[in-house]
Amino acid sequence: MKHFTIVSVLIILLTIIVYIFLQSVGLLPIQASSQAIIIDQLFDIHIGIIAFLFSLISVFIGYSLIVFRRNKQFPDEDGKHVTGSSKLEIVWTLVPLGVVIFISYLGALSLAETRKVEPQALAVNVTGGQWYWSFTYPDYGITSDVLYLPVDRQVKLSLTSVDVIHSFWVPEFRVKQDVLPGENFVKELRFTPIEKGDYMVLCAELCGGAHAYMNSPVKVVTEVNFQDWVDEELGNFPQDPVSLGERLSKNNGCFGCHSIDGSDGVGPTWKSVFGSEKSLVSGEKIIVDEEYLYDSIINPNSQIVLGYPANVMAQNYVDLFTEEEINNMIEFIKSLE
Ligand code: HEC
Ligand SMILES: [Cu+2]
Repeated sequence: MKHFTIVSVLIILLTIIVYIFLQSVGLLPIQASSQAIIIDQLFDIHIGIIAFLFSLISVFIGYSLIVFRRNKQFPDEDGKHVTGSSKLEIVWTLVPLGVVIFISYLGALSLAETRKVEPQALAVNVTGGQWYWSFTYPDYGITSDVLYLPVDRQVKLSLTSVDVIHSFWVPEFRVKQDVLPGENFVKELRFTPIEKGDYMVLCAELCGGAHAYMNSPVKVVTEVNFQDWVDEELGNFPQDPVSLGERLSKNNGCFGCHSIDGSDGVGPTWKSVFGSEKSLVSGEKIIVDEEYLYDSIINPNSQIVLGYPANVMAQNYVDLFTEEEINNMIEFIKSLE
């Protein structure tokens, strides 16, 4: 009896210490969405249970090792041989069962809570591709490579991929959703940002060479600042081919592989490319003109630049862009002296 009292007190003490320690490690970033609070409550309960189980096992083992070690009181002989105890077996089956059912009940409640639908939610269509994110606001006709969100208003993301499986994840919002290719697999994700600030969408599904760099800025701003941004996007940007081409290139992930400052990337830089001489894998030397740029975009494998990989650029730009859009991008590339 004395042993059990001591062990119980030690278990309670160690549980508290381990719990406080695990809480203070700071594994999670700030809670920037209302869903984050609900999800972290579940984490909190789990950490409590983990701390208790860890203490239960380590105190029993540690106590037995020290107090019941071989000595004069416990000489060198076998302990009592005990087989079977229905009472114990019932207890250690029912208690974990109860705990697991209780946790799944809490999980179901929390899941429903995080998926609550608010009718005035802001709709944003998200496209993932190797290796970029693109955000379209159907209510405003805006496409952006930065996810702008007004604070305290629910967003409803409709997510799709143009190539392989990606996964949309902003750690500060806690929620995460796989992004699948194909029109039939558009996924929905809802959350409500509650903290203004700058965050980052990460891709949480290994998706190829530049997967680790597949991140885009998320800016949570006031409703007023959001409206300013919308107005600016809608009205104030120039409509000339070069500017339109720059926006197209930016919003479709070209800059993920092509720099405009001369630095080398997965693909050749666009700086001063127009009019320059290029060696192709085929052994040919060509002067970069409009026709070459056009072919390089709609049929990338027709001419491969020496020193760069084939089959890296998407093969479907010809379906993705109109003739005019491709020409605007060419005008933009030409403007990069
Ligand atoms: C995943 C990386 C990647 C992305 C994204 C990408 N490209 Fe490329 N691009 C390449 C590579 C690699 C080459 C060189 C191999 C070749 O010639 O096909 C290339 C070559 C080119 C060339 C020929 C350039 C030269 O110096 O000869 C043009 C033009 C071009 N890309 C346009 C685009 C446009 C426009 C976009 C966006 C709509 C885009 N690329 C997106 C990887 C990419
Ligand atoms: Cu990805």
